[in-house]
Amino acid sequence: MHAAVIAATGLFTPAERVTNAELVEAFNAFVEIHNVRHADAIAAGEMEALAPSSVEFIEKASGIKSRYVMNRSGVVDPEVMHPLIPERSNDELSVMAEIGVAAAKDAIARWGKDASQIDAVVCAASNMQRAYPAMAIEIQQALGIEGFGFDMNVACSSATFGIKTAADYIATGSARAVLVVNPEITSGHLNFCDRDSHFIFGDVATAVIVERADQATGGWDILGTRLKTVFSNNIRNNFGFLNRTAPGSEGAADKLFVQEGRKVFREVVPMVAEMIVAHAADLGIDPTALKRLWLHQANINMNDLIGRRVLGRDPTPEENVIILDEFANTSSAGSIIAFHRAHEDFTSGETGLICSFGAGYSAGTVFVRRR
Ligand code: CO8
Repeated sequence: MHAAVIAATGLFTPAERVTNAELVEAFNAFVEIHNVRHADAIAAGEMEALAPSSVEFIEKASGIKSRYVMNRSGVVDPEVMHPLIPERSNDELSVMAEIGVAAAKDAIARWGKDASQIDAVVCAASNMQRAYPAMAIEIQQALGIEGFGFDMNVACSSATFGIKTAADYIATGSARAVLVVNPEITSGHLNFCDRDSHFIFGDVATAVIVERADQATGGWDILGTRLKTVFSNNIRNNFGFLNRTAPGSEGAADKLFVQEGRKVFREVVPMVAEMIVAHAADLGIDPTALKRLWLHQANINMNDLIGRRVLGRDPTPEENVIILDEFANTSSAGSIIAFHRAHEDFTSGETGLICSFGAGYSAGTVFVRRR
């Protein structure tokens, strides 16, 4: 068995950004148009009037202040209310592969080795823009990597499930280095007309290179990885290839992201905190001595609570890194952005935790130590 390290990470950030104020302005204009357009049905009690959104609610309930998006003009246009991303021909690099490649190139440059030394590509994200061929294989080809690639989807936990998969390939000798890519175009499956969730997500791509320890210089020892899933309907997206076989269901709200946010909050916080503490104990790590938590970035109150339960005290901003104020929830990429942005101050022997959680429910823990 070979030990594995996180050798490098990379980040792609879209050029366009939307603040809460801009998003709320568009949403409230949409609500006004909707309520006027359907005034008769609303007056007759056949339809409910929509209520406006508010910046104050968003910041207090989630901690989110802005988000990056692949397309801004559609998202802030009350007559459109979704990103506008033109379809590309089969001869062009697809948009999801493009942002995955950009993040991967950043990681490869930081790694300082040639892409030919990578043996496998895992594209792990909460949605794929098509069924096949796999995004991972397109990314593999664009980077000139031999070996194999495949897609996997574990919603917001996709990155940690991808890192665990990569570490297992390293352990068994199936690969010397694995590229895990998380291209998250969440704006494509977010319902910008839904007051409860229109503010939650943002677009981004991250990449992680996992390598055999005995050939790596520097990086982070992976001390342990653990995955957990428990079925729940509280976060769901029913979009899929069978939709067309159920006529009339195509435009329904559940074909985009839907959730019971309160229930998710209540159920996921204890599940994740217990998982972290139990995994740390099994590895002989004192969780209260962890230098840093790089948690999934869904909601600041969730991260505060998990941080408190794991560290046994109110975590400082350095101990519990928050990037969701700038990026919003970027699904699987969130904990990797946090790690990518805030690790330079670690010295050899210091330990931290990458942890993601989300739909499924699913959760993954990856304890790492600076080499
Ligand atoms: N503006 C003003 N008021 C609002 C708004 C709004 N936009 N939305 C709701 N309200 C009102 C409600 O009507 C309610 O009013 P009242 O009390 O009078 O009934 C009040 O505000 C409180 O509403 P909520 O109970 O819904 O608000 P919460 O405090 O629970 O906050 C959150 C809502 C922020 C959603 C919170 O519950 C939360 O963050 N929960 C955790 C969610 C989470 O972590 N989900 C993980 C999802 S990630 C994942 O795994 C999905 C992967 C797939 C990616 C999908 C990409 C699209």
